[in-house]
Amino acid sequence: MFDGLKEKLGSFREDVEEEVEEKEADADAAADAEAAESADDEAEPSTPAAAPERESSDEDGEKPGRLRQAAAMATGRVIIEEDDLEEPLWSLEMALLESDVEMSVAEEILDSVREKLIGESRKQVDTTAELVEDALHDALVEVISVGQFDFEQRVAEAEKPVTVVFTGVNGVGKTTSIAKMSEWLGERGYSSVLANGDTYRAGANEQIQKHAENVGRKLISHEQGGDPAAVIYDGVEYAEANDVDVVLGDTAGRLHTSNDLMTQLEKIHRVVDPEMTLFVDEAVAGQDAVERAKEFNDAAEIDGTVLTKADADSSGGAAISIAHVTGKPVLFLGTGQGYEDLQEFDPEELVEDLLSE
Ligand SMILES: Nc1nc2c(ncn2[C@@H]2O[C@H](COP(=O)(O)OP(=O)(O)OP(=O)(O)O)[C@@H](O)[C@H]2O)c(=O)[nH]1
Ligand SMILES: [Mg+2]
Repeated sequence: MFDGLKEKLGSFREDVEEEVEEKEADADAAADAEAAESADDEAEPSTPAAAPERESSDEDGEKPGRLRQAAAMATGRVIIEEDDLEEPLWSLEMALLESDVEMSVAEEILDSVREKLIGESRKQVDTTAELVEDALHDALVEVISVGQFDFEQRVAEAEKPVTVVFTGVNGVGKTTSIAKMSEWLGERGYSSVLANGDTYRAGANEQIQKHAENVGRKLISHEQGGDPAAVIYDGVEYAEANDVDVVLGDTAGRLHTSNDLMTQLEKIHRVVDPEMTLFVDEAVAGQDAVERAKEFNDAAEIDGTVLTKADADSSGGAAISIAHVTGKPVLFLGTGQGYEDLQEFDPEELVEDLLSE
């Protein structure tokens, strides 16, 4: 999962390390030169070859970069400056964009890393790698955890039955995610019923019925062509009558531009007023998924995202960008085709994994 991105973030660490090593070598040389110069000063007052660095430092009392660096070295510290980061940051930006990280999100990460690293002085015991890792860690967590909330707690605290509606474009994994979610909830002690609001696609009832049987849950469905809001409403009535905690409402795949389908979604909101609407998309769709998340959120306000097929995604761009772009968190990752392959999304854990070697 997200291996390509992980590799690219590792390169940034190496790039900065290289720059800093070069700088340390320069600073050593400058310190040596200065030592040699002052030794020369004592012995032989004028040695033209050793003079240039010294001259400029005397002019305004401010030491130029290399000498300031040498002074920092003498106290066991290295200072990272804007120039040192220019190339590594450029490569990082390219790497993020290649990984399908949305432009504004990449910029935000870069600004934050730059701000955290520049002027950062480190004691010699710290490694540059640790410094870079901390800066990247904080920058990534900041953008990824926008709007994050505890899904289980929300379910626990909401009035029962809790209705959760799933929406998104065709074939991204809505129905599979619903079956996975009923398992996930079951493991945490919550009962659930499935309601098939996809009355649009032929074969949708049969498909979700199979999933319901596999996970041992009740399915509420109407005939194809029926009213999706009515199906989910029946799901809620069933849950009330049978003391079921959560109603998981499926919907037909749709584009935010397909008016009648968006109208259906609005009607579901009016009729059942779901506790949450989750936008489902596939991590492998990268920038497209980010764009769609934004469009769906604009058209029909979502509460969070389920990002499926993360097991097949090496770029990680959607996982990194969606929360920042929509202001709504990624709540779950689909990590395979099995019913157990649903992970609660944990920004901290994801970032640690991305930055681990
Ligand atoms: N590898 C992998 N495949 C997944 C994941 N989630 C769903 N799939 C697969 O994606 C395909 C489509 O899944 P569905 O659940 O039918 O998608 P949908 O959004 O309901 O599709 P429509 O109802 O046609 O709009 C199926 O083959 C699933 O097994 C996942 O996390 N990882
Ligand atoms: Mg479906």
